[in-house]
Amino acid sequence: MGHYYFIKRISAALIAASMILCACSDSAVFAYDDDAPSLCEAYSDYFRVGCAVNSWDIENPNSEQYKIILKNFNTLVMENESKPENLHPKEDEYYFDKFDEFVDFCEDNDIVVRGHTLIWHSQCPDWFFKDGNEDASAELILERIKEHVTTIVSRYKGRVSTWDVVNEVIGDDVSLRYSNWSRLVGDYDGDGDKYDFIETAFRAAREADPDARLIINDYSLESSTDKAIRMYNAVKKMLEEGVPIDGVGFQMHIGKDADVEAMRENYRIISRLREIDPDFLIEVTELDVNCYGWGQEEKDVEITKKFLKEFSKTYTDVFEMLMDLSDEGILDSVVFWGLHDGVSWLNGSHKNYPMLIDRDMKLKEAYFDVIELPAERKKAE
Ligand code: 9MR
Repeated sequence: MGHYYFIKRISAALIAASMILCACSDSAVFAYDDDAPSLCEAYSDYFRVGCAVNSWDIENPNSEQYKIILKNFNTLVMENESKPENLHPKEDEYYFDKFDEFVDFCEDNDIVVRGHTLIWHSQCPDWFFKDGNEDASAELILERIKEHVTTIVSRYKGRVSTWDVVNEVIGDDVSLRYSNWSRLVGDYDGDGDKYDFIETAFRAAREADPDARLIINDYSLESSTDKAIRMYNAVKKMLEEGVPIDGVGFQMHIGKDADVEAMRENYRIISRLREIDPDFLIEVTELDVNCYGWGQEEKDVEITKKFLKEFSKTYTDVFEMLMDLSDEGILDSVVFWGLHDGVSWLNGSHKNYPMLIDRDMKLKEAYFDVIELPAERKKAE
């Protein structure tokens, strides 16, 4: 760590100590400062680091967000604008403008593009499932999936590196999610499972862009062993049937008190898919650390020094684990779900502090702790 950052770091720590009441202002370094340290540079030996953005973040080169993005991230995903309801709201209407601009921006700045998401039960227009006033037949829905996936993926062939082909297909009860997809398509090929809509989407995506990485993305895989096993079994069966799935996306919407050691076991479960496909991968696709536990209200969360330490510890433990996965050659991309505290989806019901950059766009103490890990690991080697 250079002299400059040392001084900054000390001042950040002093400020953190004196501002026990406010998690959002524990550093005097702004993420967009020219000389602020860069996350993706720090992790360049391990994995790409990215975040979810919206079109307005990349519109104005003089904006703070724009500068933060270019400094810190070498992979990006759109938070909402590349979802089915936005790209393909009606059967014969596609709206590509925002995603086109996003892909151009990434290309101009050597940023790897993730596409999120082709098939999801949420943010998906109803026309997919209707034939007039009736439910559409399985054949019709599978045709629509093929057309939807082929049109989108082939448009960005060679330009979108990774697609979340399907999102959140395992339900909270750990069975295949009951959705319009699984309900209406069902076990179309009669092989005893209802993965047919998933298989069709992956096959169409592979055909449209043979070089794109194809991901099955889900939440709670890191925290629920039952869900990790369920995902393992589903992907195993599909891989054995030749469905072109390249990796599992761990969303990683975790809590401040997450048990990171326990997470390692769940990553291991999914890693075993390498026994079937030696190139099988894991990606971290939507990382954030919720500062509220289940049922907690704003009044229950006091931002003390202890709280900030715990927050930082969760992040550093996670990044240590992710570096281990990178060392094993199974992980090369880690993406945060949002740019800073102020724009996180987790502010829905209470003011939240889930990111490494606060709502004033200052770097948190946790940011410095995380950014130092790769260099510390090198030193220890
Ligand atoms: O962050 C997204 C939020 O702005 C949307 O309102 C929400 C709609 O469901 O989707 C959020 O992103 C989700 C992502 O697409 C899939 N995994 C969970 C994310 C957070 O809900």
